[in-house]
Amino acid sequence: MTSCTKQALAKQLRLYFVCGTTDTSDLVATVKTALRCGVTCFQFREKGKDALYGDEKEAMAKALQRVCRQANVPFIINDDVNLALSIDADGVHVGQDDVPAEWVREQLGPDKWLGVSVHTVEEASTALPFADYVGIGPIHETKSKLDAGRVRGTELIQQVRQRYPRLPIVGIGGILPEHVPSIISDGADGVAVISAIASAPDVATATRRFACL
Ligand code: 3NM
Repeated sequence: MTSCTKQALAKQLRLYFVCGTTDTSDLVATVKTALRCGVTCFQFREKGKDALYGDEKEAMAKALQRVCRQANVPFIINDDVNLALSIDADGVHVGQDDVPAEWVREQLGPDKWLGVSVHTVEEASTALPFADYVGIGPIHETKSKLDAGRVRGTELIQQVRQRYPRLPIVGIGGILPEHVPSIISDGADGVAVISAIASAPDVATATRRFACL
């Protein structure tokens, strides 16, 4: 990617909402509200024992893609490369236990976004030739990912930022609005959030609290 494109991507990661049907009672309504209130990127992350699969998952992905397109916000799919390709999503996000980033990049070609979750500087270095951005976490304790590993604050963000000054970085894990200023000042371009938006009693207010920071 050119440095200009990287800058644009970093900006688009400012408030990255990640969500699936098991995180909220009405996913499409939640995403519509979050988009209206300032979310800048959306990832469909369909996980857990009650997660949709097959045709139902694809139908949900298409509905979410439609509302993201209307809002002019990138629509990223977690892990499911085939689904992303078949509906022409804007990109894919993978973790360390998912398919390797190198393989995903081969499948996606050069133009779609690829995000990779990393937990060490070495994992960031390995992802770098293939990834457009990295997710670093868990910054704080999270109930949304059982195997998220130890809480690491912003230390790794600082280390990766020092090593790779222009790499788009997003922090994830237990992030609340009050955490955002220090996460950004420690080197992230944005924050990725599930529960603080998806489980909020008022999704609009919760999203705006992040968006105005
Ligand atoms: N990945 P919440 S933490 C999907 O550390 C995910 O890589 C993480 O959800 C990582 O905002 C996490 O509800 C869950 O804590 C984030």
